[in-house]
Amino acid sequence: MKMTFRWYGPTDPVSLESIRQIPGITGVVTALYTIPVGEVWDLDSILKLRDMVNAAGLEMEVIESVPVHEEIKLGSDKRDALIDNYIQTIRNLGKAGVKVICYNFMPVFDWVRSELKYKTADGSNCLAYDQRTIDGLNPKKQTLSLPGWDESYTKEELDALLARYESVDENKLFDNMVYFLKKIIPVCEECDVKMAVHPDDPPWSLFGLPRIITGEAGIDKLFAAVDSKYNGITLCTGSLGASRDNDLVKMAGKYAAMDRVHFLHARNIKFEKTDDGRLFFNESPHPTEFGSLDIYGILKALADNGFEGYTRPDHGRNIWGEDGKPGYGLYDRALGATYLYGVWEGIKKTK
Ligand SMILES: [Mn+2]
Repeated sequence: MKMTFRWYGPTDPVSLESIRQIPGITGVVTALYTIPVGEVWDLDSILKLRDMVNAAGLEMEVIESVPVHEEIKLGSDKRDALIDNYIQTIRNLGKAGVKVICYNFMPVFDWVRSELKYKTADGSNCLAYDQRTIDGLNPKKQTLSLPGWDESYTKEELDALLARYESVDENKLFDNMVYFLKKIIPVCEECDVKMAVHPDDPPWSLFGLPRIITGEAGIDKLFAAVDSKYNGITLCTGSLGASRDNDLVKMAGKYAAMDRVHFLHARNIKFEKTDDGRLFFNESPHPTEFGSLDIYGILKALADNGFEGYTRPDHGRNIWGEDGKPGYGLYDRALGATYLYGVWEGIKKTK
């Protein structure tokens, strides 16, 4: 595997110099955060970012994310021009040596949690999801206040967007995704840039919005509809693992054998029992024994099926007094990287 680390660009409090000092890290996963969604990422800006990363002794071969405009997900008559822009961005990224683009196809919200600083027993804090809190939110009846999203949309914008999605069910969303991929994948093949869709987080419908990349059935359907190695996934263990219906060890092995896992997000989550049985989980330290997911089993299945792709420790907790961007502080992700590196070494050496 190639171990990477997410970096939010020059304004990220976690510096490239710090990332470079984490053992085993060869590159960062980043994006051009200032370009509005839907516009072309110009080659000059991409090269400037890449050169900054390279100057710190790191690679920039994975982009997370190039966001897909809502008009493409909605399938409106504005989509073709926006897909043309996306294609130009792929071409420019390919010229800069980018090999993988992580993206998602979730309407409106690309991740949802109920808390960003859930306090755990050891004094650290982390992201958490409480179905009881989410069930109490109804964007049609009240102003939706969702951690991490309150600045992204005004009430009017959100209302208008949610209204437009009322006519988009799961089948329609899937068709719109296939339409998009059929246009871009030939360009990806030409430029040798692989697309790696990030699964829906969490993997079920929220606020009446359709979600389709939720598990094995949806991923199989997507691969069958656009049959190219360049149409792959980001295996995000914490996202898919939030649904107990997903057998992550099986999926990791199956999709690695198909050479469709282009990027691994390794993260553990811990389910807790609630009074009324509704779902609660918080993001836990990366090692298997501290969460509910079999991180070792997933890595073993990937290794046994030839995976050598890009990996990053996904969300960490805030520990040691760090007040980092929720999920993206330095310390716990660095511990996660080292754990993943060690497990991988053990698996490889005992093969
Ligand atoms: Mn992820």
